[in-house]
Amino acid sequence: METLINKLKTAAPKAALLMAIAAGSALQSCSKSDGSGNGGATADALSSDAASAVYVAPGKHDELYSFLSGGFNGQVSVYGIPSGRLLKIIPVFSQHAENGYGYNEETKAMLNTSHGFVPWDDLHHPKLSRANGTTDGRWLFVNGNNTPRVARIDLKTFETVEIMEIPNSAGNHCSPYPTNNNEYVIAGTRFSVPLDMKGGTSDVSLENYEKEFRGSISFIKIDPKEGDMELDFQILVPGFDYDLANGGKGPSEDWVFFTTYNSEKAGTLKEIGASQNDKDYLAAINWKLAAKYAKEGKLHEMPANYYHNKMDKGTHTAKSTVKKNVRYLLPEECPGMMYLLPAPKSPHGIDVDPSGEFMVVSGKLASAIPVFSFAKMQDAIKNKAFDGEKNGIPVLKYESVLKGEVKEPGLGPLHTEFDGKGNAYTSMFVSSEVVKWKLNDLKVVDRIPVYYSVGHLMIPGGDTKEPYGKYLVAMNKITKDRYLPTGPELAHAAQLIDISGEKMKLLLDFPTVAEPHYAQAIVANKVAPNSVKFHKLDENKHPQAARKESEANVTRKGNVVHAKMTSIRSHFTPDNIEGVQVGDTVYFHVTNLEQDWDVPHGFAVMGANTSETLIMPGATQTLKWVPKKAGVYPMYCTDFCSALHQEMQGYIRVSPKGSNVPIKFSTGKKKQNIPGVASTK
Ligand code: K7E
Ligand code: CUA
Repeated sequence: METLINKLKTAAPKAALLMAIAAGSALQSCSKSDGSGNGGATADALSSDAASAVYVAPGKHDELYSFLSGGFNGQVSVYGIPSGRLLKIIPVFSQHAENGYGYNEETKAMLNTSHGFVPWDDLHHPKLSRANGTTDGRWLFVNGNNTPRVARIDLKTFETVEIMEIPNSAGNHCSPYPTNNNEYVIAGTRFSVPLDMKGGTSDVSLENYEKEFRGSISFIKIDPKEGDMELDFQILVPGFDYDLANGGKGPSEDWVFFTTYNSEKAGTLKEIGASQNDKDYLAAINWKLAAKYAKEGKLHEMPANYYHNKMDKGTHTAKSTVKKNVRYLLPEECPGMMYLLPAPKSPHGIDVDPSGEFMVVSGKLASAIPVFSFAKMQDAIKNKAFDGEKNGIPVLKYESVLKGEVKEPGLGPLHTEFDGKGNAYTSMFVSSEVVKWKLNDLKVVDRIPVYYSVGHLMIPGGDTKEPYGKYLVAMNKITKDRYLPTGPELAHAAQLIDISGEKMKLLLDFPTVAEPHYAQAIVANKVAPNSVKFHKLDENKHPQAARKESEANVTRKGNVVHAKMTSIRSHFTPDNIEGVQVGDTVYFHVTNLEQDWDVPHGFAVMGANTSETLIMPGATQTLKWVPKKAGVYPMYCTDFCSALHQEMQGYIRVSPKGSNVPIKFSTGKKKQNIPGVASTK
């Protein structure tokens, strides 16, 4: 940080520097306020106007859904806008005891990777699926940064239904970018890695970084009807670091753009090593041409090993498939597919305006925001206005592609979004503000402080052809004194800003779950009407489903016991089970017989080395239990489902290994024995 700030001090114009200092001291003084939460600036900003702008009366619905990344909690959280009410947490890469995701037998496989079971990831970028360059409300794609993965959430159920591991990648950060009609979801690696085309161990000396490391950009094909993902091919790119991606629209819709840093190819102390060159690059890739080259046989193939996990619709059970090879293109063999545009030092965000003409590159270390012109880029390509090449990829002349620079925007620009009315909004991490500027003359027209250190900002549809330019959500890294203190750790914060007028207006602070990076939002009526209320029992194809109480049973095969159970307000069938022995593996397959909205039942057993599971109406879920001691064990419903919820409980008797207690199960008076089952042992 020290070196960064020193650099900024020398690079930043005086005005901006003063602003940063002012913002810094404001932060200081605010954090020393009385802690009552009534601190001066806030109270003034939150006029009664603001209160009524975010007031959603009890029983009324929000105007928009917003999907905030959870960052290092590996989840997505869904908030209503403008109220800031938390509607749901969707587990994606992390186990979630609240509903058994990643714990129960049906969802465990979602977290399989070539590194084994990985129950966590760092989730940065949600991106909604698209039709004609605007959000269509069908799916939400998100990236896993650490163990490279892309996941798909189905917005009918708000559940994670698919996770694709990305080979030849390390730090899947510039991801996932959906093209304008979901043809592809594109994902780029942050780290470059040594690639062994023959599928060896890639055990390479770190001293060979410059020679042997490469980046990759993955093209995941999306099934237009079902949304299923398939890794079609990769492009192997120079060994830089790749940071963020965004795609064109309109005239530029065949293109996708990536910011890069470390064009120096430093393998260590990148803080310094990757900041030597005055300019890094914006990589421009014609994805349509890439797809054409791929079809025309320019592809090579190399061995790989990666997992593809998919939830089966009929059984609600995830299955993993292991893929053993990957196809790739080399840019040096595909003329016209890839160009490099010089961009000031270690750029972060790349954002394309709704018209598709302007590419805005937010360079966190740069004192101005360069805006590139797509039309100029096309001319430069036509006129071969090149400044040499890198790894066979032409580098375009900076001046030949530049529309202009936004001067003195503030300090530490990170990300930009658009309101569809000719304005751009850029987050300033260091000077803690959102800056509004005009796309036509690149003049700053307004700025508003945010509390504090904003990362991404988001305008609903602000990365598409059709922004919904009424609100902006700033997602801040630091909260300090904005809420009641909660010990050393504070909730991160989002701030809702009204951008409908000329001046931005702060409307609301709301705390977020873990650290949000990016977010997406969509008008509620594009999603809400499709929301599934319950699963139809007669469409439940789970092999262990009991669709009615008479189908419930307990059977033994060797030392595996399957308990096929049902739950309905307010009992389990069966609720008395005997004949289980120490050393058995017991699978409780619980089918929720309810056919009504919002009536899940939970299921938990004392001592199980997993979480409870929460079964949605009409679904079946399985809890695995290996009892270690003889005794009588309680089981119960974890979700307060009715006035008699507390009565929704039962017992399982566990006898010593080899005991002659037969398998027996019942509910109420009706006892059912399965004589002779013990003999199938
Ligand atoms: Cu800027 Cu990972 Cu999109 Cu965070 S990244 S802020
Ligand atoms: Cu079912 Cu509580």
